[in-house]
Amino acid sequence: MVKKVGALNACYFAKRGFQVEVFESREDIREAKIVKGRSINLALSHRGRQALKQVGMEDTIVSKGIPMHSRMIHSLNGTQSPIPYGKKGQYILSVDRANLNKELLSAAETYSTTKLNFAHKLLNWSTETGAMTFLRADGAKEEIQADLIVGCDGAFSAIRKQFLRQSRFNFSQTYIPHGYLELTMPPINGEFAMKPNYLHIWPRNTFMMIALPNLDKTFTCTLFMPFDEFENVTTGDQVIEFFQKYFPDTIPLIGADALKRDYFRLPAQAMVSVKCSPYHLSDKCVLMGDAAHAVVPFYGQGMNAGFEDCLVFNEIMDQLNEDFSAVLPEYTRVRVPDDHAIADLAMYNYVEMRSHVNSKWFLFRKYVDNTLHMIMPRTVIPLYTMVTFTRIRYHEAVKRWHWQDKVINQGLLCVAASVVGGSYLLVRYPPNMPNISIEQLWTRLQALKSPF
Ligand code: EGU
Repeated sequence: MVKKVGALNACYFAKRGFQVEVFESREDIREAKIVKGRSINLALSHRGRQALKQVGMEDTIVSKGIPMHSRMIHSLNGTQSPIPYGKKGQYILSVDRANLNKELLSAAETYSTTKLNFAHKLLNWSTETGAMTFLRADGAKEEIQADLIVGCDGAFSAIRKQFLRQSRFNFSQTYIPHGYLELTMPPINGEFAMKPNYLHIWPRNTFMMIALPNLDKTFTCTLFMPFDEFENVTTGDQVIEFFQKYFPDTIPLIGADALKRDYFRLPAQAMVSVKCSPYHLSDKCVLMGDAAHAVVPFYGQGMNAGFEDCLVFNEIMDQLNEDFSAVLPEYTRVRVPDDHAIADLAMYNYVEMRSHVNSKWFLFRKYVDNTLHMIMPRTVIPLYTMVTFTRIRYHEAVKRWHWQDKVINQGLLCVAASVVGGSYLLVRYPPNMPNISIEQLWTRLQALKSPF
């Protein structure tokens, strides 16, 4: 186990009264400096919050998050247009990854039955006995025996390696052509450089940037673009030229000099999507979080899905009286379709955004979604609403979305057919129109509506 999902899981198991040992390959991140590369902030939404709530961690995390009620779409000419995420009071939270790790590890540690082991690198483990061999920082090997191994060790899971050797284990991993790079936008006169309670988005088809607010009044900007394009930008002047062309409004906010410097601080980071099934191996081992399903970040659901894994597992533990031989297969049965659905959705949104989403299209689509929802609040629920603000199972949300699309398309077809057919009939059989003005017609119409 490691970090977020691992630490949250430790809380869940400890709360049930299990003896828990957490193993992390790195040093204690609460003492270490900034972890290289990984994105700094994450979007916490309903599923993640529900999972935190179950172990009493919701308020702790939410109090250090920054609410984002709307997106702010930046067009090329600098115009900013807000689009709310949902109804009044509905929002997502920008949370700091490092703080989240820290809080969850400290929470896990408050249970007397939990022991945290850092700088323990997994060398091997036995699928028969559940015995694990770790390499410690001092070079010594350590052998540990467990009744249940919960693999929450990320997209490149060491625990998962044993699954790959099993018959009938499905596994796929896909790197997308885009990389990402993070830039910091400093405060101006001690205040946020842009409106803080928004997820700022610069949709530019192939290129996209987003910015999330931090507690220190900075913004973390994440630039997404194809690796090929990253290779074309090699000098400070080319960086400025590139930003001048696509994100001109951000140059004075990030600062031209900082931009030239920070752009080259780290190489662009890769993004991978991982799917597998089953998630369990007999009654000995189960995968959760990124180890089971790494998703591309284009739905803001990676952490939320991982946290919901813990919640779902906990629900099944209740239902099946903690009998691992029944709980593990049931967890796979229930969770695989949902995790695969969110992995597909995130990938779908990546393909859609890079192919034809500029700021106008983004605004248009969200307006259509929100308007239809306003007209028919029970029939049409935007997909991102089901994903972000409900616990509707991911695969059900997808099914419903397809159904809604059908209904909407058939509705549009009906309207179109009526217009065409009606026009034809009007031309073919012109009615005898009374020779009166529109105003007179309106007055008569009003008279008809009057009850007297
Ligand atoms: C990407 C990287 C806007 C944090 C997807 C929306 C994201 C986040 C969107 C990252 C987008 C994209 C949604 C949320 C969220 C939108 C969402 C994306 C947080 C469909 C730190 N995405 N993200 N969709 O609706 O549902 O605003 O790294 F640009 S939060 Cl790509 Cl809700």
